[in-house]
Amino acid sequence: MATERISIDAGTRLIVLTGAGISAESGLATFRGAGGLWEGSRVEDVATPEAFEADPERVWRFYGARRAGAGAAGPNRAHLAVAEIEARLGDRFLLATQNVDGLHGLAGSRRLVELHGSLWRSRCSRCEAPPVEDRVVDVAPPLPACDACGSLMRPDIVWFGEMLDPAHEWAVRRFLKAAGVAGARLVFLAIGTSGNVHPAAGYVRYAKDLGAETWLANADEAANARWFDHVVTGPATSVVPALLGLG
Ligand code: BV8
Ligand code: ZN
Repeated sequence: MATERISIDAGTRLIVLTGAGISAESGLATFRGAGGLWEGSRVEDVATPEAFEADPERVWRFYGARRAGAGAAGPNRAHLAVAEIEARLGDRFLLATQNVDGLHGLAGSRRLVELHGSLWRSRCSRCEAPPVEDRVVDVAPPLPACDACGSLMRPDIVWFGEMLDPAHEWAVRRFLKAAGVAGARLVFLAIGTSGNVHPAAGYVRYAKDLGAETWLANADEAANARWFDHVVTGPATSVVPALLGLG
């Protein structure tokens, strides 16, 4: 496969947005592809605050199963390539992931914003007690309760219909704007995402408006593909290292 390469020089600022597709070759199901996660269960039944309100046990079973899968998975060559390019670019790099599996952290990524939260943290469904590290896989009744107020604990994950942490949104916008102000060459690379879920799916447009060169590395067509200058189709573990000149 002719491998295109993103030219990255001393003035380049690179922001990477990842989705479930970057973890597919680590064995984790994506959401909308064949055999996707949501095929097993409807979003409305497991990934909304209403679903948790209606049947917290079912939601906890869904996330316990996700923890079991993610806990048995390791980062793949695409995760490692993203961590490697961060090490080379330092503060000229930012990773925003939609994934909650923690594989980027295991690969060594540190300049990382987990837009949709993390499987490995839980928080109180009512009070403002800080989230706690939680690796329990088989969550069964009595469901975990908050030490501070006794209410049910919930996964520290952003569900549909919930706002993202403003600090996370701000970190992305600040990085993009800083590049625009510095007149730096800004590159936006999306990896393994179908471009269906907002606000993450809209970041490429914001980057483009700021003059970014936009790239999409994905296994197939994405809903927001029209915003990308370059679309490279194929599995992330071979496409991403080659794109970043690391393969
Ligand atoms: C918000 C945590 C303001 C859960 C996730 C109506 C009512 C309420 C809201 C909305 C509405 N209409 C629109 C909205 C906004 C909604 C939204 O965007 N809905 C979409 C679906 C229409 N967004 C929200 O609700 C967000 N909040 O907007 O708040 C608000 C509030 C109220 C009302 C209006 C607005 C919150 C969104 C966050 C939801 N939480 N995750 C969990 O993970 O369990 S989203 C979930 O989807 C995951 O995080 C996942 O990462 C993410 C995005 O999906 P992808 O990562 O792209 O995965 P997907 O399977 O789709 O694609 C994988 C791609 O990889 C494929 O294209 C495939 O080709 C490719 N691939 C596969 N294998 C490989 C590969 N690529 C390379 N290599 C491979 N080997
Ligand atoms: Zn509480």
